[in-house]
Amino acid sequence: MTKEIAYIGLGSNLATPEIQINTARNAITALPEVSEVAFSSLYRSPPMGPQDQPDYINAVMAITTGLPAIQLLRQLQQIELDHGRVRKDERWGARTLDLDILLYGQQMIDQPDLIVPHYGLKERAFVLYPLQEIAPELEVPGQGTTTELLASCPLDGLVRLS
Ligand code: 5RU
Ligand code: CA
Ligand code: CA
Ligand code: CA
Repeated sequence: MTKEIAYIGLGSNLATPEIQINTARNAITALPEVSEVAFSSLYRSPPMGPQDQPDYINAVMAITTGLPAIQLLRQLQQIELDHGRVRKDERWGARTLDLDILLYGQQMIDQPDLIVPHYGLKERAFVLYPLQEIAPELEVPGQGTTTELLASCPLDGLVRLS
């Protein structure tokens, strides 16, 4: 059985975000064929994109998994629904829980439902800082290490919570 290390971005800005992130972490770890390797600090930041919504709490976790990337995505989408996520008309609006596959081994995936490395990774402080915290030497396929990427990414109001 071939296992990959994958990195998942977690975000929430509704319904007590810290609780959403912590229960999502437990739900991810509870998945069959998924084990937690590392979990970053929690970070607070103002919303990027539409700004008429609450601040976000974000974190990044590393897992090992025997699940193919698309099956991992389906499991994460189910956890989003279990956390009360509802589709709204407004793009990029507030949500109880958002789970993104940031990286899946060194694979580059380009399918209708799933693009890896994640599209916003290199310019989003709320992704890059927590990722760099748990994987400073990590090579982002085609883009350099997380530490190199972070050097040209402004904090944009990001605060690490203790
Ligand atoms: C446009 C620019 C749209 C950047 C999006 C989050 C973006 C967010 C999040 C914070 C979105 C996608 N802001 N905005 N944290 N997600 N701080 O998780 F990220 S919508
Ligand atoms: Ca498990
Ligand atoms: Ca996202
Ligand atoms: Ca998402």
